[in-house]
Amino acid sequence: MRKFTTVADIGPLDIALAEAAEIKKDRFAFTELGRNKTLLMIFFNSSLRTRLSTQKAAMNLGMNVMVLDVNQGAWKLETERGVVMDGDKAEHLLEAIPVMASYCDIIGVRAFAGLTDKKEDYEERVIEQFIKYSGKPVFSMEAATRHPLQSFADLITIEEFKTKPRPKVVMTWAPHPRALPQAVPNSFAEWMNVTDYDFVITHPKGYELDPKFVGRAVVEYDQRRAFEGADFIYAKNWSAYADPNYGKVISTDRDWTVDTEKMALTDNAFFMHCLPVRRNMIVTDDVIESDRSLVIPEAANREISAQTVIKRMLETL
Ligand code: AN0
Ligand code: CP
Repeated sequence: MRKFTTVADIGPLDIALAEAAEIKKDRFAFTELGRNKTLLMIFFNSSLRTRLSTQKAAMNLGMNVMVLDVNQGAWKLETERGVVMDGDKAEHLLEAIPVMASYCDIIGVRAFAGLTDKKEDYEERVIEQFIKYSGKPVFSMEAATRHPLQSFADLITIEEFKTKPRPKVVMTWAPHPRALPQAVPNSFAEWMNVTDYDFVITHPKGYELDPKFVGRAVVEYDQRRAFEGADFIYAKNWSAYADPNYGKVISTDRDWTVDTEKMALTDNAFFMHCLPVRRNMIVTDDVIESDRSLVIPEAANREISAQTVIKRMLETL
């Protein structure tokens, strides 16, 4: 695998899931594969899980790991070609990418959407430049429109906990005080649409996602109706996608917070969230602390999804 930014890059999900399960059984079975190979992780945005789980995954494979926080200690990077660089950005991505690539074998990139220019975000300008100019395998650690390592970990988690062959999975919007990207919900929908699960998306009017990601999902504007009979509740906030509100918070209605009363409408559903989560905005303390909450095993599976992807990249070097 030379790039990992979308569900299509992973190929058939049953094969990927089997490979992930094999890794989970013995995560140190492939420590020779990464010997003398270097992973460079580049962060344009903050991270707890992605940073630690991806580094751990690479170490499990015997790799050396370097981490660069672009906004802390590196030169600020210009990402657009043609700009007269008379502002605060001292270096251009077009030099920085080949330089960084010369020190490593595989590159992971986190670069969130700016949420001001929809076209720029949805063209994935930053990660696409890494793919084009680095000459190295590149994987997304959350780019502007997708977070595939998260979605892969979410899928692994659902497969581990489901008790029906075709569970009902409900992705629900929930309130948050600040504008967040659509990457996590887009990506989760993209992955769920490749499964044969019953997949429902619920959100207030105005929070419609790009139809390309919604795909075959049923969109239900009544959150309580959406929750009926659900096996998995996947909560996430996102900012508006539709114009003219692209990237804006248009509601913080706490009637959408996931609470015990709403969970009671489900078929004893598991609760999922990618984290970080704001308690009592997205989900109440009671629900996230309940024995149906999967947030910790879900986060733990980030090590497994990352290791599966990095292993495949090492195999093509
Ligand atoms: C980010 C987001 O919503 O995309 C990262 C989630 C994994 N969340 C925040 O910025 C709070
Ligand atoms: N879920 C996730 O990607 O978390 P971080 O932003 O902490 O990496």
